Amino acid sequence: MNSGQINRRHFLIASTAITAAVFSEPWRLTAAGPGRAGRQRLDLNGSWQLSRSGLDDWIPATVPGCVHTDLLAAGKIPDPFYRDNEKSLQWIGETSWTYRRTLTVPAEMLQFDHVRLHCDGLDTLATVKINSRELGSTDNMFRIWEFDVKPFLQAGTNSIEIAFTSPLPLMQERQTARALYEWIGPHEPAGRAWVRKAPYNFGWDWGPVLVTCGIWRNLGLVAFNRARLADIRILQDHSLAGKVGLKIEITAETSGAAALQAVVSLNCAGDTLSASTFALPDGAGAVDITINEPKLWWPAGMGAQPLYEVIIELREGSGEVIDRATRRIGLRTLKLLAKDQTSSMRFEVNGIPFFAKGANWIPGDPFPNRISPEKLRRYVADAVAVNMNCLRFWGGGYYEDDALFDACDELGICVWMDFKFACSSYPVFDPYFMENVRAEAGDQLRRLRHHPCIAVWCGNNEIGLMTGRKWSAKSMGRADYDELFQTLLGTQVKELAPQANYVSGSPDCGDVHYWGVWHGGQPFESYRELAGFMSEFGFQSFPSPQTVAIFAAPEDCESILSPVMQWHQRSGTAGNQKLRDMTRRYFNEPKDFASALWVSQMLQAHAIKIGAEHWRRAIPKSMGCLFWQYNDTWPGATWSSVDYFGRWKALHFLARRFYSPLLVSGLEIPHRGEVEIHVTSDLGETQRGAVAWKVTDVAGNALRQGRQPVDISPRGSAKIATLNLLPEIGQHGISNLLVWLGLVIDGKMVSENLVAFVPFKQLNLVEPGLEIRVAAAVNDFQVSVTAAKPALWCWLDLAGTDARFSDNFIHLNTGEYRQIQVSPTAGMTVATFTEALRVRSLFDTYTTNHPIYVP
Ligand code: BMA
Repeated sequence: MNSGQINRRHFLIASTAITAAVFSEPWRLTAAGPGRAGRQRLDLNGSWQLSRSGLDDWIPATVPGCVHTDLLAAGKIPDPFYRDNEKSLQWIGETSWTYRRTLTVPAEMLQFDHVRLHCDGLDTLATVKINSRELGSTDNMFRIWEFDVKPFLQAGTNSIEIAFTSPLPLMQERQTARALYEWIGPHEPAGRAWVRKAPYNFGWDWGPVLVTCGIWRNLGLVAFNRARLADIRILQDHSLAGKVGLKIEITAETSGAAALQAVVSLNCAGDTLSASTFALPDGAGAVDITINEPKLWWPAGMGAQPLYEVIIELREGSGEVIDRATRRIGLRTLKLLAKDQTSSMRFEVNGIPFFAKGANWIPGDPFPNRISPEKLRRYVADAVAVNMNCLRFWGGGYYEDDALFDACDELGICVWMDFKFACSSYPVFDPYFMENVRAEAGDQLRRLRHHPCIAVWCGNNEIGLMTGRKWSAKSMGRADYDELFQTLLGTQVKELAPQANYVSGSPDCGDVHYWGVWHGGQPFESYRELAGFMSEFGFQSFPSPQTVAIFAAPEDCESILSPVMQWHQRSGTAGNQKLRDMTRRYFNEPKDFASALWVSQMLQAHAIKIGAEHWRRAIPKSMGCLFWQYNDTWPGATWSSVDYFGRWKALHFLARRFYSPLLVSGLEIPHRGEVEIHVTSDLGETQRGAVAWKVTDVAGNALRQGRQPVDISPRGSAKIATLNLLPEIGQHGISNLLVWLGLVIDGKMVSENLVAFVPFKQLNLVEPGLEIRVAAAVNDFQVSVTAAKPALWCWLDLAGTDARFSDNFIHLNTGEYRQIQVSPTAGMTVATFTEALRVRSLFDTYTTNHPIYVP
C-alpha cells in the first residue's frame, strides 16, 4: 500500500459513524431472530471469511478475532512465537485485510424505526460496507462504533464487509511529517502514537511485534423503535451511618417516544431489595434508593466482596418493556489520598487506609481474543492466592475485557486503571485526535465505571517522564501534556464518573517507578534506600524449561545467549547478558542451561522480595508495592511472576510469603553483624503471638535460638528484636551463617523467613540429603520432603506434565519436613508421578565443582 493513499480521509469519513455509548451486553446472550418487544438483535459474531484486500484468497475467519489467529487456524502461517518466526510474519501487519460474511435479516427487523450495526471493537483503520455500499470508516480500536444501516439493508440475504488498512504507512507518513518522541525497541516501527491502537501491538520490551487487525470484540445489528437505554450512571452516598444511598440516573436515546418510564430493581444474593418506577421526561430521570444494613465491598484480605445487581427496564406508554440492562455494583468508598508528613500516597477503602500489594498487568496475548474469560479469572484468582489486593492495568495495552473487571469485583482486586497512553508523546495539537480520545474515554468510562474494583483512573504511563517545558526532539510540551492528561481526561472522569479517583499519570501522582536495578545495574539492596508508593520496579527471569521448550528448538537451548533465546528477550540487546551478570553477583554459576533458567527465577524472586519486604516494613511511608510485572504476552525472558502459559515462577510463590498479611522479615546489617527482626501486619486487629529465631551454620548445626512474644499492632510494622551475631561470625565465619525466622500465632506458623549476611553464592552449602515420600490423594499427590541439611530454594517439578503446586521454592532447615500438594493437569498413577517428579534445591544447580567461597 502506497503511504500516499492513507491520509486524513480516514479521519473525515469516521465522523459519519454514530458514536455509541450504549450497552454492550454480551451478544451471545441475545439470540438472533425476534427479540423482546421493542428491540431486536442479530448476533454477527462467529463465522466470517478473510482475504488480503483486493485478492480473492478467502479463508474461514472467526469473529471476535484477528488476522493472525485466522491465518493460524487456516494453517497459513506457523506459530509466531516459535523460534524467530515472528520475523517472517511482519508482512501480515503491512498488509490490508478484508473480512466478509452474509447475513439474513428478518423482514420484521426492518420494520423497526432504527437499525444499527453495533461494533464493540474494530482494530483499527476499518471501512465498513453493507451490500457493497460504504457506511463509514473507523480509526480507533478503543471506541464502540455504531452505524445506521437501515437504508442499506434488505429483508433476506445481505452482505457485510469490513476492510482493514495497515496502520504502518499512516504512522510512517505522520512520523515523517512530524516526529513524535517515543521510546521504542530495535525491531519496532516508529510512530504508534498517531494511531489509537494498543501500543504494545507494535512491540514492547517484553513482547513481540505482531501488528494485527480485525473485528476484535462483539458485533451485531440492533433494532429499536422510538427509544432505547443510552446511559446509566450510579452514584453512592456513604454519608449516612448504617445506610448507603444510591442515585441511579438513566438516559434514553429517544425519537418521539410516548411517555417513557424506568423501572429499577436492586438485587443482592438473589433477593430483590427494592423496585422503583419513575418517569423519564425528555428521556432522562433519576431515582434515589436507600439501602439499610448495606453489605460493604472490601479488597481481598480485608473482608468480603458482596455485589448488588441493578436491573433497569425501559418502558413505554402502557408499560411495554422496550429495553433492559444490568449493572453489578459494590458498595464502598475508595479514596486515593495524597502523600503527607506521615504517609505516602495511599488508598483508603471505607475509611480505612490499606497497603496496596500486587503487580502490574499487561495484555496477556498479542491477540486479545485468545484469552478466555476463564483464563482471565484464573489470573485474578492466582493474584488473590498470593495475597495480592491490587493490580495496575498498565497504559500500553488495551482497555481490558469486562470479564477481567468482573473477576476483580468478585475476588477483591483493586484496579489501578491506566488510560491507554504509554511512553510516547501524543499529537495533542491535532483537534481531531483530541476529539477521538474524548469519545474513546467516554465509551470506556461508560462501560467500566460501575465496577467497584476500579480504585483509580490514571491518564498515562511514564509520559510525564518524557515531558519538557516545550516540545522538543526528546519531549512532549508540558502545556499539551496537561491539556490531554489533566484537562481532557480529567474532565471526562469528573463528568462521567464523578466519584472516581483520577490522576494524570504514573509516576507523576506521588507514586514511584524505580528502575535503578534492572535498567541501572544497581544492587537489589538499593531498593532499601527508597520509600513511597512503589507502582513499578522489577527484575527479569527466564520462564521454566517446559515453557522454553515450546518456543525453542533443542539447539537453541545450549546457551541463554543463543540467537533464539536472545530473540525472546526484548529489553535491549543485552538483557540475557544482564541476567547472567546479575546471577553471578548473587549465585554460583549454574551448571547447565536448565539450571540457568531456574536460578534466574530465584534471582528475580530474591530481588523483588528485598524490595517488597522493605516497603512493607516502611509502612506508612510506603503504602503500596506493585512489582513489574504480573503476567506475560508471550513466552520469553521478562519481568513476569506468572508466565505466558500461566505457570508460576519462583517469584509468584515468594509473593505469597512476602505479601502475607502477617509477615516476619529480617534485615541483615553485615558490618555490625546484626540481624533486625521485623513483624508487619495488614490485619485490622492486634495479634498476639511469638517470633521464633534460630541461627545455624550452613550445615544446619544450631548455634543459637530464641523466642520472643509479640503484640502486633494493626496495619503497621515494628522492629521487635536485633540479634547481634558478632560472636557467631567470629567463630564460624560470616558466610557460614543462616538465620531462620518464624512467626507463630495461636500455635500456627503464619510466616517464615531466612536471612543471610552474604549473597547465596558465598554460602558454602552442603548436599542437603533430601528425602522424598509420595502419597496419592483424591485428585492429586502429597509429596513430603525432608532435608538432612539446609536445603535452600527447594523446588518440585514434573517432567513433561503441568501441575499446580501448593508451595514451591522453599527453604528447609536440618530435619525439617514439608508437605506439598501437587495437582497434575493430566491423570497420573503413583508410578508415573514418581517417575516424573524431580525435587531439587539450589545445591543441585551448581557445577559439580562449584567454587567454595573462602572468606
Ligand atoms: C516500565 C513500564 C514499561 C516497561 C517496563 C520495563 O517503566 O512502564 O513501559 O515495559 O518499564 O522496562
